[in-house]
Amino acid sequence: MITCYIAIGSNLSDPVAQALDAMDALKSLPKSSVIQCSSLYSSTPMGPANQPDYINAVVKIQTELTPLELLDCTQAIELEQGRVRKDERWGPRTLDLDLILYGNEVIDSERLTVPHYGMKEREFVLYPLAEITPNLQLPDGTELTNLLTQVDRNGLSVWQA
Ligand code: A4P
Ligand code: MG
Repeated sequence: MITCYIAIGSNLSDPVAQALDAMDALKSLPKSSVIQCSSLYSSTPMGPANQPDYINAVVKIQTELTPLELLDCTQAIELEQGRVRKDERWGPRTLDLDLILYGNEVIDSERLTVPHYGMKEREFVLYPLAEITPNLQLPDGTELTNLLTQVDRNGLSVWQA
């Protein structure tokens, strides 16, 4: 069993429902179990400013799926929840599932870069991750607590109804 972290992001079509549905879908992954879900967070858009705020969260799972099998599954969930891939970089989306960490593995293949290339700079990944696993160490030895001292919250807050 490998411990993995998946980041959820949504800013279209009822993002709170999208994120909760994604958590439910992750609970149904084959050969896997969800260990913990972070709170939902409201975050300021990274990228084009003329888009709605995001809901972000991080889910910790244990899995026997290979990295690419897991990616196939998370991409299927994105499509089931109405994701339409567009060319605009960092544009709005109904659901984005990024594989942040896959155990201690470093993967650099055509379809997959793990750890996720943006995780070290993204407050909407680091803070939810720290809520679940505060003393996490990245494969390169970086301490999550150190990253948090370098990344501004940028308006990130726990979402409340
Ligand atoms: N891919 C490679 N590595 C991975 C990985 N670790 N996890 C490949 C998932 N996919 C990975 O992804 C494009 C390709 O990346 C996939 O086919 C896969 O093979 P995508 O989901 O189609 O494209 P994308 O998500 O639009 O691109 P990208 O660069 O992943 O977008 P980002 O960087 O995730 O940015 N602001 C806030 N506040 N919160 C957000 O969540 N998200 C984005 C999206 C922009 N601004 C945001 C947020
Ligand atoms: Mg993505």
